[in-house]
Amino acid sequence: MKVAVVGATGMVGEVMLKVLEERNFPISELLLVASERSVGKKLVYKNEEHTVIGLADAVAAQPDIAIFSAGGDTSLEWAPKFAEVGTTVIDNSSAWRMDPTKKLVVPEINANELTVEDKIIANPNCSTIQMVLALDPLHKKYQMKRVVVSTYQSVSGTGVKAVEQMENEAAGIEGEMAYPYPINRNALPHCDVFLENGYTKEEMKLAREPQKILDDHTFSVTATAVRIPTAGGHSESVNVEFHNDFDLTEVRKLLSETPGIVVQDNPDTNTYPMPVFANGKDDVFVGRIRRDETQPNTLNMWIVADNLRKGAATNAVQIAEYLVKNDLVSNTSKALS
Ligand code: A2P
Ligand code: 11C
Repeated sequence: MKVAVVGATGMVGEVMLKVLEERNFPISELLLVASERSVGKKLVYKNEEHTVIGLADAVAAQPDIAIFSAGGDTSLEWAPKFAEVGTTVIDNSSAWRMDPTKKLVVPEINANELTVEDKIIANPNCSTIQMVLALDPLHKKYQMKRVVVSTYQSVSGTGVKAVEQMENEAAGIEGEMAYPYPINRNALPHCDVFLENGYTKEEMKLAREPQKILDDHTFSVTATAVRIPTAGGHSESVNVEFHNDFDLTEVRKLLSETPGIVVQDNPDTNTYPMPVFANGKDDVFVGRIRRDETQPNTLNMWIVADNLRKGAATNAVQIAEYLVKNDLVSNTSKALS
């Protein structure tokens, strides 16, 4: 595969290269793409130096697959240009997610919807991916009615500037602010921009993306998204009301048997998911599984994952692997060995 990584110099781009290398994705030619500011810069992939190129040169090279993590505006402008030359784009931004003509994919759940006609495929929001992966097997069995989620999101979800703000504040150094307030020793109920309905854009991603991924609009989700001073890994407190009653042992079994999920749940040994543990891993960790004693058929759980891996890079690479394995990339038809 001729693969372009668009946004290769960014936070997600860096993890993307790591994940492609770790999973030994079949790459015959790698194009590393960033803004004009970075053209000419050298990046290393599999011990080999690659020179960063611009978007126009990358389109002209007609890659088989382009994985975008360069923000919504870049995706809106450039993804169609790649699609026009036959490239399949996997996009990490929010630009195409709710477009009814584009698929929104968590491979373990709905990769089977993909066809060779899908030239722009959307990767869901990081906090959505980890939540729906845990909800999917439970929804299939007990049918969800309503989800109430509160997130505890790491600064890496905002980008390099936010990580620097947190580190500067911790070291007592004055520097540029990515947030309107200090983040160190703080919690900001503010992820992404505020919308007219009083929710943030991040909260509305959590409220709207799950129905599209699970292809079911009969349940509702309400969210509060909070930024906390952790370096990597988003955490979520999730309360789910089902139409049907459940058995807690069966819930644990269903989750344990779901590919991509690891159950960490033992109060006797203080075993529960935490960002310091999930950081750097590809799985979604679920724990604190318990019945909500205030309401019938309702479950509480705690879900943690590395937002840059399963929440972004790993999910995108898994989509690319599915496309290759199922011969859904039209520029070539090589299969994963
Ligand atoms: P660059 O490093 O040249 O600015 P992050 O989310 O960590 O800030 O990273 C964003 C990524 O998207 C970077 O690789 C950045 O490249 C890239 N990027 C930002 N704007 C553009 C653009 N207009 N065209 C191409 N790449 C862009
Ligand atoms: C955050 N979820 O942690 C965001 C980052 O829509 O893909 C990714 C934004 C997006 O703030």
